[in-house]
Order: sequence, then structure tokens, then C-alpha cells
Amino acid sequence: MSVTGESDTSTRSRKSKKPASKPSRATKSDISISKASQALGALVTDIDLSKDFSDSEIATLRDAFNTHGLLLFRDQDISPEAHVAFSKRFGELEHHVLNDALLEGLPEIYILSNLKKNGKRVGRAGAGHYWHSDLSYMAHPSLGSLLRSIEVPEVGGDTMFANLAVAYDALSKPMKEFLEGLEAEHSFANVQKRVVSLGLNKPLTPEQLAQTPSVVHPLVREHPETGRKSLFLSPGFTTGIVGMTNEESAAILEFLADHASQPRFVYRHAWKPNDVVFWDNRTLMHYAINDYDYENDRRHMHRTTIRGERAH
Ligand SMILES: O=C(O)CCC(=O)C(=O)O
Ligand SMILES: [Fe+2]
Repeated sequence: MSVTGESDTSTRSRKSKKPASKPSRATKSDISISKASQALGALVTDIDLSKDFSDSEIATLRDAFNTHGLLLFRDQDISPEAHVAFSKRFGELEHHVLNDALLEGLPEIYILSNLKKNGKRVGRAGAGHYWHSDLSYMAHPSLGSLLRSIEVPEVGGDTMFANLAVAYDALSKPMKEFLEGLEAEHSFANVQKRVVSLGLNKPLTPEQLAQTPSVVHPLVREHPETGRKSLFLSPGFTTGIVGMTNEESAAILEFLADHASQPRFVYRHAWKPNDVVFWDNRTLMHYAINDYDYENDRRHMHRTTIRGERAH
């Protein structure tokens, strides 16, 4: 089990006052939140994500999200529409550039799946088998992603999340000073080429390429809500540090990726069906482990992705 039970860090959110004008609103707020690991994350229980939440309940969740970097909700057998509606309470949703992996009629849902229907893939296969932060290749990288597991292998296909704020804090003062002001280039086309070479995806179309020009972001960013500093690493999408030689850049980026992915900064999530994991792309990077059998295991997920602001 990767998630511990209730601990003494559990908190009960305040009871929210129900506005009289909305009698059908979801239940009283008896949401319970407990730490999922030392590195990051919290388990949220006594909650049904298909309900209509009050603003104060959303504020409680947003607070927990900013504090823990990741919220895990188990047993959420919810519709794609409910998934989208809950996600929208936290911001504007993206339509992923890989438009043939979007759910028909509901383009906010990006399908991650190794399943095929009539010989054709039903979604994006081979996503995220490298450390990255979602949409770091966009000028406005993502705030957060909500991934719901529908079918998962009995074992295998876990996802790892690394806390880049704690990893930043653990660097020495001279290293922090060295990184200050450095910028890195991120490119979607770069990673897509690798996935295509594995036979898992089609090459990007000229339109998709035009939508994803390379972008530059700071290597150290500040969380826009908490002000906390973290590394902004997305090794799968990063092509280099601006102004450095390839050798310099590769050495620094490799050091940072190795540093930040140490087990003490990582939470590893073992999926069960109907888990929803909501993570903060501004402070974590993640890695989908490709240790399951692509042909015989079934792994099928839906993701929504919340648009973020420029990284500073
Ligand atoms: O399949 C997974 O576990 C995660 C894939 C991924 O990187 C994502 O959904 O952002
Ligand atoms: Fe991802």
C-alpha cells in the first residue's frame, strides 16, 4: 500500500454553511485530509467528486492542494462530465494538442490508454514514461492535472511524483545562487519523436507542430499561490539551458534530475480503479512507469488539465 491510513496530521475541514438558495447542494463538508507520504501528497476521504461543492469546500481543497502538492481521491466512479465539472472549479481546462486522443464530444478529457478499438488506439499510448511536468512545453504551463484511473493492471503501471520544492530547499546556497536567473528550453516535438520511434504514436501534424513551438522557462520558479520556490524541471521536454554548451547543459540538467528524483522526494502511486489523483504541475514532476505488458494488460485513464500562468 502506498497510502498510509489516517494519521495525527488528519484535519477535518470546517463545516460549511449551505446557502439557502441551493438546497440540492452536496452534503455538509465532512471532508477528511491526511498525509499520503513524507515527500508529498494527501489522501482525501469522505468525498464524492460528482457532487456540487460550495466555494468554501473548494477553498479547503485548494488549500490542501497547495500544501501537499497532490490530492488522492479513492473510489470515484464518476462520469466524464462530473470529472470535467469538478476540474473546472480550479481553473480553465486545456484541450490537449494531440486531438485524436480527446474524448468525443468532451474535448477537455484527454484519454491515456493502451487499449485499441477495431485495431485503432483509443487514446494516447506511452504517455509520460519519463520525468516531466505537464504542458511545460507551453508558454502557459499547466497548473495541475486530474487523472482518473478506469482500468489498471493488477500490478504495474504506477506513477511516481517528485516534490521539486523540497528538492530545491535541499540544495546548497551556492547551487541555489548558480541556478538563479537560468532558463531552460522546453519542446514537445522533442519527446514526441521518441514516442513515435517506439511505434506508440503518430508523428505530430504540421498544425500540431505549429501549436507547440519551443518555449523558455526559468529553472527556478515561485509558486504563484504560496510563493514557495521550486526547481522547474521537466526532463522529458527540456532540450537545454539557455546560453550553455550542450555538454554544460546536459551535466547540470542530469545532476538536477538525479537530485530531485531521489526516493526521499518521491511518492509512488499504485493505482486502483476509480482513483482520481490531482497534482500540482507547478511544484511536482511525475513519471509513469512502463513496467506492464502493453499488449496484454489493460490500462485506461482520463485526464483533465488545468491551464496555468507563465512561470516566474
Ligand atoms: O499514465 C500515467 O500514469 C501518467 C501519464 C502522464 O504523464 C499524465 O497523465 O500526465
Ligand atoms: Fe504527465
